[in-house]
Amino acid sequence: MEIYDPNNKRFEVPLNIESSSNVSFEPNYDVEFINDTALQFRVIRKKTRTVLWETTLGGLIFSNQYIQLMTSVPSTSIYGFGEHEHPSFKHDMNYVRYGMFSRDQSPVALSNLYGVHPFYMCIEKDFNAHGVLLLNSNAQDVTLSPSPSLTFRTIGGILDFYMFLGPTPENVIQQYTEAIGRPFMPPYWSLGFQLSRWGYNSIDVLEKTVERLRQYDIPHDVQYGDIDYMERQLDFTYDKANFAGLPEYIKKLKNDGMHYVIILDPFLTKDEPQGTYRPYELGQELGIWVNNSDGITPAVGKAWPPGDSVYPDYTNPKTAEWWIQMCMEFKNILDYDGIWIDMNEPSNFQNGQQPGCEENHLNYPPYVPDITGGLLAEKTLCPNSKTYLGYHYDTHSLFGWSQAIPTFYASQNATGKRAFVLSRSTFVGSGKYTGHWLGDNFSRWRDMHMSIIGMLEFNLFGIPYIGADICGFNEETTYELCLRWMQLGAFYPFSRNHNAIGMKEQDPGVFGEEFAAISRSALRIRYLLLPYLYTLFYHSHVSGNTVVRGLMHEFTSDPQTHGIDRAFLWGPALMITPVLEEGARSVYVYFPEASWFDFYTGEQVSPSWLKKSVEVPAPLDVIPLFIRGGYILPTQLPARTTVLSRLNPFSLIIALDEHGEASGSLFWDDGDSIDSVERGEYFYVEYKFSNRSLKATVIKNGYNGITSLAYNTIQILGFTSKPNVIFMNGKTIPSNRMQYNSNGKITLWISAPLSQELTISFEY
Ligand code: MIG
Repeated sequence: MEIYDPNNKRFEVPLNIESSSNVSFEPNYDVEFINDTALQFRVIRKKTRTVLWETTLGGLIFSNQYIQLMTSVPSTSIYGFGEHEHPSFKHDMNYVRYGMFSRDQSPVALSNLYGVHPFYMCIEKDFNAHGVLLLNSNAQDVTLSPSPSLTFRTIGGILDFYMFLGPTPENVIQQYTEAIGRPFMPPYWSLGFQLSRWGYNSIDVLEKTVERLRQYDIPHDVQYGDIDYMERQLDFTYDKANFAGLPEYIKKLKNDGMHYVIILDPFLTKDEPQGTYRPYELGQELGIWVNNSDGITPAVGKAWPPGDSVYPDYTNPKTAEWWIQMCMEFKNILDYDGIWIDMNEPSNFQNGQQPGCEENHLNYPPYVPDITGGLLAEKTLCPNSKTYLGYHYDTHSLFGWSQAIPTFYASQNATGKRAFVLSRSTFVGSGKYTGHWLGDNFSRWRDMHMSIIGMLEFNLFGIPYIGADICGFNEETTYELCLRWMQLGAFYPFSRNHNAIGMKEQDPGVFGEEFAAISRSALRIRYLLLPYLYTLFYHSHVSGNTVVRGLMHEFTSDPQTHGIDRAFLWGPALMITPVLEEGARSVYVYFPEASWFDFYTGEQVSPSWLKKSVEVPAPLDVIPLFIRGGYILPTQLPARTTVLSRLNPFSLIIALDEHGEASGSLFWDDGDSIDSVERGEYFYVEYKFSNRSLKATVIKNGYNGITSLAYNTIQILGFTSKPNVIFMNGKTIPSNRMQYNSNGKITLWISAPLSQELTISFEY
């Protein structure tokens, strides 16, 4: 649904929206115009006659720098809009207003943060779900009012709305990501634990840190280099004094099966002596910077590097080429595996470029949306700067998105392997190219809770590769906070401990034996479940499912789940209920109607606990986890890195539902080649348990490496009595290879290749 000006071409977001593959001639909605005027209309879900939208009279205003539309919505179960720190996943609709304009801003409540996602999901009164995108990149805000209604206000572009009719929450996100681009497939190693900090300041400290994780046998797959690895914060250099030997050290890490990710900033100093800083000089020659309003002279701001800086205009195809070339050349110096792009809102330490923004209607528009600071140029460039695609006024919030695309190809081309990009600023469609972390959070208990909400929201935005800085970035962490955060962070899709410069060390090896042991055990559970997590990413990549989701996605018709944001699910099957309060040794867990099993004991949660909030123990060394009946989770024995864990035996955890059934799947490939899904070079098996029998059916057998892998145990939860005989592929399993627990858990020790069909049946 587009509302535009037929007489004047206005800015439109250059995102290619894919139309649905199953275009139906019978739409599932009706559009009705009210009072015969095109200014007022309703959108109705045909099947239920629910009015999804009814725009109000006088609610539509379309002027050059002020566009407004107000509509009623069918319920107050509204989720999404970003990027902000929202105090709850389900929005407060009591006249709250969210500004959207990308900004270098630590997450504080309601402030507009690094990315822009004008997308929401609504659960209707009869529990159908729909989603709505306003594809607009101008500074904007949305007001949520209790009637319930939404008021969209933007100061440029057009009103370009897309509706996704679900009807389930997962369907909504599948449809949304089909339109904007499905999430990238992460390399397997990027699902391992990652360690970073700003301010190692020397290679010695870095090496000592890595070493103590190794001493404690804490899983550690990825190490980061923040801006202090650079020489004076210059992109494409490294500090040969404080980080002497870094190239060799990276090689050594890689020989140990680890990976290394470097940070790059989107500004280059223009003030190095002539002939010494090629990235700038080449860019200057190519004329690829964001320009002043004259469209010729580069916009000059101030950022980390010494002197003043210019900003690559990534909306220009020439800039993309230059960037890819620079990244490829730098790979010969530091053998990195992935690229972390920061400060790409874009951030500037001054308000507007030098000498400040002139007074005009772009720099000082008549209406400024509800954004922090109230000034479009704050901490960034002047709105009347010129980019290839138009005024910065229109393209500002697209900066990070436009940088992520060439960075994806740079990573891919430089490494010859699957791309890994982590971007601070994101926009609609970024998930196809990049993951995200939730920015410069604080080492506070509240921020731990907020990180769950952010993670759930980015899964709605089609960016499931998401996590927050474990233990907190700004301020000093504490032993207990950091420990609980290591436990929660073990279940972020992107699991990285990161810290700000000047703060005390907070890696999981620095707090001593007890802390290390607890972190190790949480991370070993993560590693155990990585095949399940990787399979969720596969489903996300091909079908657009969320990876982490709120309980509301799976138990939509239970209104009690709508407000839950202290617990979350991995896919449909694993519920994570972290401790989020200091001193707490238990958590309250709401168990929706299903069979649930304690992850640690395999014991079934009592039926009397269902649809109630129950206090469950959570001593310091435990993060409570529950498996949902009806699902089969593939697992693999953990190791210190994924390179090693990928060689280990597999297991299945089969959690039965009340009918004694369960199903699941496993996706597997070499973990890091480019487009293995698209090229069919993968293995995919479906598991089905019913009629007391497990069947593994190989659907796709396109990965040769599968032949060396085998199952060694099968666990079944929820068996009501002990079977007499068990057959595997027709042969009896010796009784000493089976253990039955009175709590209904059966463990089988078997040896069966992954690549072959498997049938295990239980007879009485
Ligand atoms: O002005 O590169 O969000 O993760 O450590 C701060 C230094 C710049 C902000 C990022 C943070 C990173 C830091 N960066």
